[in-house]
Amino acid sequence: SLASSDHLRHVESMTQLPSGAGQISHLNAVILGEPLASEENDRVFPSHDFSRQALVSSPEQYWKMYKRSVEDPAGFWSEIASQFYWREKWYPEVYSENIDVTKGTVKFEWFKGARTNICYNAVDQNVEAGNGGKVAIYWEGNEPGDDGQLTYAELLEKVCQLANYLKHVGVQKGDAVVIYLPMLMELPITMLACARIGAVHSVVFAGFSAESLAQRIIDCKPKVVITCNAVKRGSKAIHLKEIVDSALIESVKNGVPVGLCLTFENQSAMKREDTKWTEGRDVWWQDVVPQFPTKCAVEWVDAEDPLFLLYTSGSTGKPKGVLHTAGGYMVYTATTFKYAFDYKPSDIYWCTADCGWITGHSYVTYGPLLNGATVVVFEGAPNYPDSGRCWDIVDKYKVTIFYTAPTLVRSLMREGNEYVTRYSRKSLRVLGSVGEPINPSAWRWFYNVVGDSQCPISDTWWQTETGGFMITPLPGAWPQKPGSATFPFFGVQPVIVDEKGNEIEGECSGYLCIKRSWPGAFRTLYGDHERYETTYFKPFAGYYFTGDGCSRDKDGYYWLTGRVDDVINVSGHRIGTAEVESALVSHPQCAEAAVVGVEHEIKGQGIYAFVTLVEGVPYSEELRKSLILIVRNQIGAFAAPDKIHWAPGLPKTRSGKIMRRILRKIASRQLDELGDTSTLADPSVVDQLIELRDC
Ligand code: 6R9
Repeated sequence: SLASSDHLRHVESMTQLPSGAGQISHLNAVILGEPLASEENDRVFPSHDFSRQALVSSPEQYWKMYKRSVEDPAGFWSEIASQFYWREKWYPEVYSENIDVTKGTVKFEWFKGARTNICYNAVDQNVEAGNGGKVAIYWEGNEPGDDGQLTYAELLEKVCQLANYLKHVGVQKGDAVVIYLPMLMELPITMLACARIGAVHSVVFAGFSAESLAQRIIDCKPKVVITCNAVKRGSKAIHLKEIVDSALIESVKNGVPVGLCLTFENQSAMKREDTKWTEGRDVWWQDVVPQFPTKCAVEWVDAEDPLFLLYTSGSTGKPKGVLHTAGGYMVYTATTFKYAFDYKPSDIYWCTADCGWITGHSYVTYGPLLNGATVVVFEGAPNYPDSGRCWDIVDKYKVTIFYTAPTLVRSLMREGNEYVTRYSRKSLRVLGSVGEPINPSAWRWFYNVVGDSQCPISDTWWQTETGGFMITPLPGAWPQKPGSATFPFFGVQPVIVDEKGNEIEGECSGYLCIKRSWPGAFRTLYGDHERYETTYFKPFAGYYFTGDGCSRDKDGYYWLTGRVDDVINVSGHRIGTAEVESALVSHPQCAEAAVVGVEHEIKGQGIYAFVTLVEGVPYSEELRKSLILIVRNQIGAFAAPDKIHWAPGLPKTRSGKIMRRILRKIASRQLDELGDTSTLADPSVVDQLIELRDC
């Protein structure tokens, strides 16, 4: 079946391409914002110089490694795993799996029987290799000029002190620890300290409400909650400790009393005198942790022991506790980081994600540190004090790899180029994108303006559930297509299936599934293995169902089209909301767009588009028509929006995802069913949208 695999065939034909040939970068010639005649076929090649120095420098090399990885996963991954420290080796098999729910319980195991520790591999190993003096973390505070750094040796000491403290207060292997911290160095330190003693961390993004935090505390019953008193984001101070206080009251009410709240005093945001305090429960980090020894023995854990829980939202209201285990996750995050960003020891790496999300787990903390990388951790907001902050930071630390989300790219794009071009950005060599499909016009701006047409973009498709990158460019190997995540990572076998679960070959679109397990896969939903099977393995028996729609073009490139719940069926045509959005935002006067389906008498569903215009552009009838025209021209008349709804702002979660649920309700005029809008970054945009509905 492998030989007939579509992907393999495509890759084979791609190897005929001249690798890194002659910079066909059509893009360089394009004036920014002007749509290309045919974006689909536009390829952007890495430069010869880039490819020459890359870890994977040609389609042929990718192909060889990929083929090996899927034909002999045990051999491929055990070779890679051997580069890590294992107290004991796996036995008897490298992996075992049952992905087919009709054949029994779904179960993935990698390196079972092996004993290791991810903290030991990420920190101690670097010190022991003689890199103790290398900077592990550059920390950049909210206020420019407020900064700090930790070498690997210093990081090890800090981690050990906290690990010793946690043991002292009774945290043992397998116990849960809830972490509610902003992007201070203490956040990765805390994650690593938990991992060191085999405790299971559950990081809750410090933008979640008390209620959401309480829900997560109640679910995993931690011995300790770790937080800080306050944080400043931009000019706003947020009193995190008060949120924790309410969450802890709520959890007591639900029969989950937490005896200890370790609180870091974040002096730049709030003094301890001003912090509300519960004697007997609350302890200042600075009063206790520094008194503990700077050496702490490692707890060796089984590769299949739990490493962390991370809650993510599903189609129902109850968040799912995605559970990752130690060994496979370690090998997978480290390896994906290395190849997708073409990591070299001299790199300075900055990922703008918060450790409260999977991207921060895998690609702020674990993946980079496992590679001995120097990581920038940024506490603040990317537009504070102004929209040039990111590039200021890039220049300050000479960042070489910059990894962010399309929503940030688009919002900075809207502010104009001057904020970018004011800074040198000469250090940059690889850019990255994650979280949603990146529309070609944002891609082009990122590539041309931010990267000065020099830096390949790794558009990494993956999920909380997958642990690490699944479909991603390897920047030196492949010509890129703006908006495509390109090809699968080693060991990953994507398939596109139809509604009945039949694999479709060639140029097609459908549901994206994954055949076979991979080391970084989640192993269960905490306390609910049944929901794990129902959500992910029952929809298409024999596969892991990603929940995403996807198409594959004639060259075998994968194009993620968004969650399938966001697919609209118009007169029998399936249209990805992302496709329509991408068309809309390619309009020079459109900054952002969100498309939802609404009931339509004749077509089944109609297309309803919320559109944010470029700053200063007024909404007009003429503009409305030209927006519709651009969609007709790029996709087809059937995809033309039925309604353009002018949106000065879009309802987004604090992680930047557009809340389509709310948009669907506004679009269908079900205003009394808007639901909970409190998790929005800015709930006031909803009222604005309602006001403008008939505009
Ligand atoms: C890593 C992360 C997962 C969902 C996923 C998909 C979307 C993420 C993407 C992308 C297109 C990319 N997504 N990366 N879509 N291109 N490069 O974001 O995890 O928060 O669990 O979200 O995000 O829809 O299914 P998570």
